[in-house]
This record gives sequence, C-alpha cells and structure tokens, in this order.
Amino acid sequence: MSGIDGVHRHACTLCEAGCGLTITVEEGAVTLIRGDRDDVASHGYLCPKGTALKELQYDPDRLTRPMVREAGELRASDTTAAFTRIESLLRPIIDEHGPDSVGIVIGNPAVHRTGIVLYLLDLIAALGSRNVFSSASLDQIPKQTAVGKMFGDFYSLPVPDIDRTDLLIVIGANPVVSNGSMWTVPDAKGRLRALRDRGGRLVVIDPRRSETAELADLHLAPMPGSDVYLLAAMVHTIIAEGLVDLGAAADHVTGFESLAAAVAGAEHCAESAAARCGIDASQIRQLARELCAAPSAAVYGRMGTTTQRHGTVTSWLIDVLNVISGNLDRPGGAMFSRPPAFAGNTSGEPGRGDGVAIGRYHSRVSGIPEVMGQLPLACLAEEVLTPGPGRIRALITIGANPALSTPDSATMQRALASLESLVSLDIYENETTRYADVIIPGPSPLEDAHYDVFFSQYAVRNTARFSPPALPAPPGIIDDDETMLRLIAVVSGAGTAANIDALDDELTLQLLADVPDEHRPAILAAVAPRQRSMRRIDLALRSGPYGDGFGANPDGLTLATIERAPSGIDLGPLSPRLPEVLRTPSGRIELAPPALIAALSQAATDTTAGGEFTLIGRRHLRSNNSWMHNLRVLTKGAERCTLLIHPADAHQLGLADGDVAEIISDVGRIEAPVETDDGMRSGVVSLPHGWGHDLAGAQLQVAAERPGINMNLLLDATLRDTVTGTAALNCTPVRLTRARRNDG
Ligand SMILES: Nc1nc2c(c(=O)[nH]1)N[C@H]1C(S)=C(S)[C@@H](COP(=O)(O)OP(=O)(O)OC[C@H]3O[C@@H](n4cnc5c(=O)[nH]c(N)nc54)[C@H](O)[C@@H]3O)O[C@H]1N2
Ligand SMILES: Nc1nc2c(c(=O)[nH]1)N[C@H]1C(S)=C(S)[C@@H](COP(=O)(O)OP(=O)(O)OC[C@H]3O[C@@H](n4cnc5c(=O)[nH]c(N)nc54)[C@H](O)[C@@H]3O)O[C@H]1N2
Ligand code: SF4
Ligand SMILES: [Mo]
Repeated sequence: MSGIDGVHRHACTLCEAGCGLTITVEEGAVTLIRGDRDDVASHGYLCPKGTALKELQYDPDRLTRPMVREAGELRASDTTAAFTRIESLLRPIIDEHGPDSVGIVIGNPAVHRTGIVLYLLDLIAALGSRNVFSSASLDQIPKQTAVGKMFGDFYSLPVPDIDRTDLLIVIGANPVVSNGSMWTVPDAKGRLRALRDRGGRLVVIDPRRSETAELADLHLAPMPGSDVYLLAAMVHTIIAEGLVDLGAAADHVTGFESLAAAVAGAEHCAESAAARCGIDASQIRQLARELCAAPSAAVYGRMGTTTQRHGTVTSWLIDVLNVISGNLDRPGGAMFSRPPAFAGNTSGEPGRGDGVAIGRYHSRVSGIPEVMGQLPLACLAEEVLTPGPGRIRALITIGANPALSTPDSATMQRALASLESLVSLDIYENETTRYADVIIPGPSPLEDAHYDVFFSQYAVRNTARFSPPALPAPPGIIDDDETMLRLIAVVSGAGTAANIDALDDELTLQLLADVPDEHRPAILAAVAPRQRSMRRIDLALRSGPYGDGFGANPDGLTLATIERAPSGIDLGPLSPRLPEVLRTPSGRIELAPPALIAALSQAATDTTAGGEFTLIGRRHLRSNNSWMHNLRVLTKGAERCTLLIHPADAHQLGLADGDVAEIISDVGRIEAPVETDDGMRSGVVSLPHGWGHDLAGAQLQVAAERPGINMNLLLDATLRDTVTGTAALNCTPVRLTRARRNDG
C-alpha cells in the first residue's frame, strides 16, 4: 500500500480536448488509465495517447533531474546548480548585448502546463526581449489575427456549436484525429456521428479524404492553398444571389458595403474560383446556397487554412461566411464560449474595447510584423544566423522542439548549434535540447496541477475543472511555476538568491493594476491561502463571469468550489454573446478590415506557380507533434511516417507501395516509404511532421528504433502568410522520383 493508492481524476493535458481521466494507482504505481465517465466535457472519451500517459510516467528517458553541461556533456545535476549556471550564461549576454540578444521559444506543450502559461507574460516582460517566438506562429496566428481584427480580441474565436448544428462545413481540419484545435471538442468523432444521426450534414473540404472526410456527406478536394478563392466565391455568390441574412449580427456589423465591393469582381465568381481550386463552380454555388438555407450551420477551418500563403485572409473569410449566412452567435451556429476565467472578452467594458494592434515592431531580418507580442518561428533561424546588432545569441526554449518542428529544419539545427547558450525547459534530451547547456524538466502531466487557461476559451460547452496532482513529482523536480519565477529572477537581474515568494507577491499585485486601491487588500486577503499558480487561478475564477466576486456573489465560483468537483462543473451550453463579447473600438463586428481587404486583392493576383506535386501534412491519433514517439505503446504497429500518394500518380512515377521515394524541394531532399491512397487528390502528396529521431546526441531509445523522416527538411521557411508571416506549411512544391524498390 502507498498513501497515493486509489482512483484519481485528472485532465489529460496532451491536446486541446483536455479529456477527463481516471487514474488507478496501486502500490504507488499507475495501473490503469481510463476515460472519466463523469467528466462534464468528455463523458468518458479518451484516445490512445491519454492511456499512454502511463508509459510516459515510467519512460526511462524522461528527465527527472535538471541537466547541466559539464566538459561538453549534459549531466544530471540539481536545481541550485542549474539556475546558477543559467545566470552565468544569460546575464553577461544580456548585459553586453541587450535583452533582444536572448530569444524565447514557446512550444506546444508549454501552453498545456498551467504553471508555465500563467507566468509567460511575466517572463517576457522581465527579459524585455522582442525576440519572442511560439508554436502559435507555426499554427494559428492567422486565425487569431483575423478574429482580432473582426471582434477586437485575439482570443474571441467563434466555434461550431457542434451538438446543435444542422450543417457543419469543416475546411482544412481533421478533428476526428486532432480532436479539435482552437475548438475544444473532446470526442469530435462521436459528436460528428451524432450530428449525422440526428439528420445534420457534414461537409469536409480537404485535398485528402481524411478520417473526418470519411464521415462526411460531401467531400470536396481543392488544390492546397486555394481555399481563399473558394471561400471568396461563396461570399460572392451569397451576396450576388441576395441570400445575405446577418441574423443576430444584424445590428452589430460594420463594413458590409466594403466587403461586397471587394468580392464583387469577376475574379471572385465561382467559375474563376473553380479554375484555381479544381472544384466545379456548380458545387461552390450549391454549397453557398446550402449554408444560407440550413436552419443552423457553422463553417470551421484549421491548420489546412491557417498555414497557407493566404492564411489570414482565408481565416477571415470563414467567419465572414458565418456572419453573412446568419449563423454567428446563434445556437447551432458559430458561437463564442463564455469561459469562467482568463478571457479578454469577459473583462473590461462589455461591447467595446481597444481592438488589436499588430506590427508594433518588426523582425530584424525580414521585417515581419509582431502579432500578440510574438514574431514568426519561421524567422528564428535567420535571426540567429544573420550577423549584426540585435542578433539572437542565446535562447530559452520552453517545451519546444524547433529542431524538428520548424520549416527548413536543417538551417534551424545549424542555428541551434551556433548559439552561445541554450536553456531548455523540457522533459527529454532530444533533437533540440541536445544543444542545451541546461535542461530543467518539470513534473509529468500526472504530477502537475492543471487548470485549462487557453482551451476553455474555445469550448463547445462552458465548464470549469481543476485537477490536483495525481502523483508526487520526483525529488529532483520543482513545479513549473517555481521554475518560471526563478527564471524571471535570473533574467531580470534579481539573481538566484532572490526571494521568489516576494517576487510572486509583487507580480500578483501588478495583476491587480486596474483594481481600485481600496479594494486590493480584501481581494488579496481572500486569495491569501493560495500560492503562485493556484492564487492566480483563484483570482481569475473569482473575478470571472461566474465568480464569487470575492464575496459579492457568494454562490459564485472559486478555486475551492471547482476543487470539490473533480470531474468538473457544467456551466451550460454556449449562449448568445453579441454585442457584449465585442472589444473593437467601433463596438461592432468589423466585416471588412482594410488590411484584409487589401490582402484579398493581393491573393486574387497571386500567380505563385505550383510544382509537379504539392506537399501537405497530416496527423495521426497515435502521434502528437514531435515528442511522443518514445512510447512504444503508441509507435508499435504499421509504419506511419509514409508518403501518401494517389495510386495513379504513383503508377505514373513507377512507384508501388513500400518503395522508397526521393522527395525534392527547393530547400532539401528526403526519402520516405510510399503508401498509395485513393483518398489523395491527384498532384498532392502528404507526409506527417514531427519525425526524424535519428539525430546524434538525442537520448530517445525507443524513438530512435523507428525514427521516421523529418518532412520539415523540405519546407521553405520563407514561404509565409502574406499578413502575419506565419509559416505556410501546407503548400510546398516538390518533385518525386523512385529511390529504391520495395525489396520486401
Ligand atoms: N511540417 C509541419 N510542421 C509543423 C506542423 C505541421 O502541421 N506540419 N505543425 C505545427 C504545429 S501546429 C505545432 S503546435 C508545432 C509543435 O511543435 P513544438 O512546439 O516544437 O511542440 P512539440 O513537438 O509538441 O513538443 C515540443 C517539446 O516539448 C517537450 N515537452 C513535452 N511535454 C512537456 C512538458 O510537460 N514540459 C516541458 N517543459 N516540455 C515538454 C517535448 O519533449 C518537446 O521537446 O509543430 C509545428 N510544425
Ligand atoms: N493525434 C493528434 N492530435 C493533435 C495533434 C497531433 O499531432 N496528433 N496536434 C495538435 C495540434 S498542435 C494542432 S495545431 C491540431 C491541428 O488540428 P487539425 O487542423 O484538425 O489537424 P491537421 O491534421 O493538421 O488537419 C489539417 C487538414 O488540412 C488538410 N489540408 C492541408 N492543406 C490544405 C489546404 O490547402 N486546404 C484545405 N482545405 N485543407 C488542407 C490536411 O489534409 C489535413 O487533413 O491538432 C492537435 N491535435
Ligand atoms: S483526445 Fe487523447 S490526447 Fe487529447 S486530451 Fe483526449 S485523451 Fe488526451
Ligand atoms: Mo499546433
């Protein structure tokens, strides 16, 4: 027996769905992980990655001590020595070359770690560097920019009300595999099936017949990168045919005339789009009419639409369609969540705000505008490798693996190797952290307390849930919030000896800057029993839209109330939020932001030539970006890092299943096994990302057995979204040849 034996409830923090888990611990060890049937959001669903948290917990390669480089080798060390080293590495660089000489790279897992997320802005402010990069700029910043301009907040993103909709149009997303992104929708597959069972329709627009398209009533396969034309033609059709119905948005919209003028031209009619997309004009028109005729409908787009040369414009047109078909903010349409904490659109003056600004500064080498205080990750390597004042000399990576995740990874790896110092918060010694001088590992997902700061903002139902740690962390590990506070102390010059509790008090007071002086003592007293992240969660919940207002609303939420409900508290279905959700200076939905109108006309004249084939990406249910390949329970079975190609294309090239193809782009060449798939659009090929675990120095025993190949070696880091500079990951021109025959 052990004191931790029993059944614990905890959120899975591996992806945005955040499924509720039950974790059985016997004799101090995890014996079983299942879906929590009582969970208010996921109702017992979990995917194979959730169960694999058990293998992650006991993975011998997972770091359980800080690592510090000594005599050229990373060796297990302790927290004091690690921070002393970090100070001696970073402070002299900051003192001599200024804060911009140290960059921060925030990766995907970081946004799932509460203790990291809640202190990121403090770390960035303490360092004072403009060179902040995150996986958001390999991913979603085009969408955030579009909604920011339309609704006034980068996080005000309408999501399909999937459980009530009559028609769902999914563009460039594969929620059956991804379980939703910027759309918190655990068990997306079950919900899509339920939609069809109740007579609703699912339309999927994707160059590949994805796992989601397999479930659809209609699958349209456009050329990659052509969605902007397809969507503009739908807007054109709806306006030209007099089908516009602004619905709930009618009294809250501005810019309709400019929008109508921008799409009126012949270049945006269905015939023009058909030629560029490779889809019949009649199908484009039909879909536009269907969208307007449905009792309720929602249009949703993700990676396939954001990581494109016209990603921001495409993302904007998706919500334009939601608005002009009368589906914004109506049940069954595209609705705004009302999360219990941390949302910009539930604080400040309802219905009006400062809006968003982008381009407050620009990247040094390519002059790319800042968005949300970040620069595109696709610009990181050039910022390290290009000499001159302001060059990045040192990096702090936080749950990020740019060596595999960024386009043109060969150049990225060269950049990492050339750094004067690299400090990594990470749980593995892998392709990126093998270059590190210091690695600070945090607790495993099951050893960590969790509150979902970001993804509750895009949820299909409003809920509140908190997970205390299910397991104790190893003795050599400190909580992520302590790591962040110590790092803040070091980069700000306060030093390793600083009192981090006093520092935390000071930073917490800054969070209350808008609160009148006379109210602060009572608020601080109310949350005083809590420390660090827990105090911030309590503060946010209590001042949030369902909060107890520190006593003003005694039945309202506090951290204590959600602690008493380990499977979460249901706060109800999505409900209309117009106009109070808006934070634009006009107090209206900006249907035609000038920068997006200009970018649309730029898209219309884009003549960028394609290649022989266009390479796109894909994900698999048993894989999670670049880092879960060290868990045999997930990687066993058929080879997944394969090149998907239409059988007719393969035949023409003399390629058969199992042959090895050489794939050549302007940037690199790689070899990958061929898998024919009649669900691929002809002329388009697909590879998954996050593979290539054969690099010397990485300590990933299992992953190295089946390393796969890194598709990012082929991608051009200068292929970027026209508005935000976000990497265009899904449209690389490539050539193919047969490298080797399948010899069995
Ligand atoms: N070609 C192509 N490239 C892509 C994509 C694509 O579709 N195609 N997708 C892009 C997208 S959307 C994203 S979000 C990025 C993701 O890429 P990254 O942001 O690099 O994220 P991951 O690959 O998920 O993992 C990054 C690191 O986090 C570490 N890690 C895991 N768990 C923890 C933890 O609990 N604590 C800490 N401190 N570290 C942890 C892992 O060991 C790993 O080193 O990749 C992008 N790259
Ligand atoms: N199992 C699993 N789940 C994950 C992840 C994972 O690695 N594994 N990663 C997580 C992360 S970080 C993210 S950001 C999300 C991503 O979530 P999604 O966006 O749902 O996932 P993707 O698989 O990238 O889906 C993109 C789809 O776009 C299609 N596509 C590519 N180019 C185009 C195009 O030009 N036009 C159109 N219309 N479609 C195109 C691709 O064929 C693919 O089916 O998933 C998250 N969930
Ligand atoms: S879908 Fe899978 S990985 Fe994502 S939260 Fe649920 S169990 Fe975890
Ligand atoms: Mo992502």
